[in-house]
Amino acid sequence: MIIRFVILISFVFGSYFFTQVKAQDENLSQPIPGQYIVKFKDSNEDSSQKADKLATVYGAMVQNVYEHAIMGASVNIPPGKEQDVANDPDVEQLVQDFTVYAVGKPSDIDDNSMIDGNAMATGNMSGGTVQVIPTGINWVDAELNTTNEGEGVTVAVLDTGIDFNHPDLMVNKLLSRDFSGDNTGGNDDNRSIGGHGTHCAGVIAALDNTTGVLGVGSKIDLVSVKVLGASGSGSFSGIIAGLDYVTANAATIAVTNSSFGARGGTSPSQSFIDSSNLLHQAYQRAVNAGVICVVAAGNDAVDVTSNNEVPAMYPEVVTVSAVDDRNGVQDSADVWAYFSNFGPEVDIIAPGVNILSTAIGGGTSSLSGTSFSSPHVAGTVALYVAKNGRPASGDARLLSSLISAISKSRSPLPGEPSDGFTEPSCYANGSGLQ
Ligand SMILES: [Ca+2]
Ligand SMILES: [Ca+2]
Ligand SMILES: [Ca+2]
Repeated sequence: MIIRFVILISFVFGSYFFTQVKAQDENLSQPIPGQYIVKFKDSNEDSSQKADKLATVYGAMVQNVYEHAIMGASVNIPPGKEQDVANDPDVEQLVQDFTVYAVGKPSDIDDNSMIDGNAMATGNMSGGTVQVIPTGINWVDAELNTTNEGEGVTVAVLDTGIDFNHPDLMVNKLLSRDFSGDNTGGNDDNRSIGGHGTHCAGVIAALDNTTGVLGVGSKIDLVSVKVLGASGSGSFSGIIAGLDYVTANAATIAVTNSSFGARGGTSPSQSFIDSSNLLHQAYQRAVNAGVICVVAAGNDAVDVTSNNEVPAMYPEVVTVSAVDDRNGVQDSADVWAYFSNFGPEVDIIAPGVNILSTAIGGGTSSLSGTSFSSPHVAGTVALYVAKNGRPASGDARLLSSLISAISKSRSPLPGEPSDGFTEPSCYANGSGLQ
């Protein structure tokens, strides 16, 4: 309840800041007033004891406590007490929290539909007895790989939740959690985008049956780690809470999908850099624990590194850009998706335009964005793990054999920004995945 309040406030203030900085850049991540991430100094005391002290001594409202991704907590601090908290002997660092958005937030979708109408939902198609193979699944040839459906591999979807009752999805509810403050237990409540997390989940693991769609691996174990609220927005502190949970459960969770982002811009504030550094540390802890973190590059058509797009710019994560395919075949008609971010930190590309997948409340819808490229790769990574076992580290810089097993090399696409590195295409039917 407390966190829901904070997110609502951040949304309101976000709109305020939005108007203030609109002329400069309307898509930059914004500070969340009063909300901070605390990193504690190393000691024998656990983070929850230290967080309790901050509440008692300074009146801070503690939201999430971190024991794995970083040692710390997210707190709301009464005005005027910030310096006192920063000077507390337990506190190593106090940083401003910032907003994060689902990569496919409503404003992006409006942009897309204005330009080519590719974000229009196709409406529910449930009730039929025919299963559709979406063009993205066809493009990566997941439908041809009938020997490996990702059985025994757990993928955590860090998003708006997953519709627990969708007939074309099987969600591991026991392991699912909600860190967004919506108190859904991980169930999806994002009706503004038609179930952003549910859509990602369907690309990864929609069931192989006689209805709806087919996912990359129909036997992948789906876990919802809800870090975005009903509106599709969240915070760095909420993402760190999700990663804290993933890191604590790294023995089970092999892969994560992060279809969200925050952009600091070409000259970010020091407080954004400080906050990004803590988020970066949380991803580093997760990959060091053996979790492969797949993330969307983002939809601003910019270089992820020079524009400080996080988490896409972190070298340890597998970053995915979008190809615009319309017919489900890798052919000369494929072009670079005009909205996709790019850059040398991008590792692989996958379809991200008119992606048919599971919708909240049942049925399917069609959405566009790098949000939906990323889960094609997360699902294909799960196929790799099912076949080859887990690598000791999830660090993308150490995963060259994994990346080559899940991809095909390609030529530059029409419209592709030149960044010196032509990332391979995701491919789910290679010999290393059979
Ligand atoms: Ca195919
Ligand atoms: Ca199905
Ligand atoms: Ca094509």
